[in-house]
Amino acid sequence: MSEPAASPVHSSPADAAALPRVRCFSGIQPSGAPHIGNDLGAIRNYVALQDRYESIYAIVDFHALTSTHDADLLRRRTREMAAALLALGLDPAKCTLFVQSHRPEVTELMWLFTTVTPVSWLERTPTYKEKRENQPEDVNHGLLTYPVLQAADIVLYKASLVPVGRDQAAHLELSREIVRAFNNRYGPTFPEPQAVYTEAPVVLGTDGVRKMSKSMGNTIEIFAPADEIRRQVTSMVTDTERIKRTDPGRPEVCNVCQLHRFFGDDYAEIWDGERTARTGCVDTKKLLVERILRHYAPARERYAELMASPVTVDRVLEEGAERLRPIATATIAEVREKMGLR
Ligand code: AQP
Repeated sequence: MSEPAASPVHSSPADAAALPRVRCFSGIQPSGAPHIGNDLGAIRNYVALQDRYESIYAIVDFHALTSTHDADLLRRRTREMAAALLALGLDPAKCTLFVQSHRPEVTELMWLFTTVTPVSWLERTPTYKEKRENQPEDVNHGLLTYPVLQAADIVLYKASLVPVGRDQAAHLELSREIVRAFNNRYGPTFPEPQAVYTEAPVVLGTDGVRKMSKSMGNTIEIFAPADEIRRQVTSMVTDTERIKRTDPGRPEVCNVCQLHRFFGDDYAEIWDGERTARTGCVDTKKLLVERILRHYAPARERYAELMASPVTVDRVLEEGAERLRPIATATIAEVREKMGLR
């Protein structure tokens, strides 16, 4: 997968001093239960960046329609995703959280962007090729146009920073190309968005091979019952060359060991236990389950409270969409003027 043209931004206190206060945007699909890949790869940065930038986060239900066609399910997952983001630390006093389809101006901007986007750019997108293989019975047009909608999502709000996982690098690069194509044709209008990565830009799934992904069924869910999380961690593929309990382990290639880096300060000791075969994979997995449950305990509690009060969640989403109306309408007016739509 190609890297973004500009070097990605890593969040650190030093950056905060160096960068002016700018707008940041990211979206997450309500396509299934949020997993630790979403959190370690992106949501942690959503939370960190809300203190430093004007931050806008969307639950991108238009995008989810490319693979979810059950209306009730989509509605339920949209609310669950909102509750999840709030439980994980998004604060409506510091950021704007909304549902993508509640600000429909984005679909107009997407259409306008399609007129500056060569089809060949879209056909070469790796995720389009993957989705075509994963859902061959449903290769809908939305799968192809997805990156154009994503570009519109970001720059409708003139955002220039986009906290995402590395799997989104190619999409982000395409967003930059689309923006450049528009700016070249109609004059400087939009900033070129830049990715912001966490220290865990790609979290592997329980299969230890592919990225953790809702649609691949290789996830460790954040809000599943404890027994389900235990089952998911226990099913993880570890170091495939460690056959016997007494064989030395290789933490560098063991996904369980890799995940320990994010759930405690003592991962070096845990790795040492594996290398010297003092501990086995079963011990390391048990410890990881404990750590994950402990780490997410406050968020899980908060999630249960929010799900018991859907009105609270819905109000946050409604207020978020309303707050964005002036920015969205101003951008559309500017673009219409520049493109000659009068
Ligand atoms: N495994 C991952 N490692 C690091 N970051 C990840 N993200 C997703 N999986 C990982 C990041 O989470 C954000 C939200 O993802 P999304 O739901 O909008 O889309 P996605 O990347 O397509 O996530 P999934 O879980 O793989 O969903 P499906 O299976 O529905 O396509 C993004 O910033 C993403 O990079």
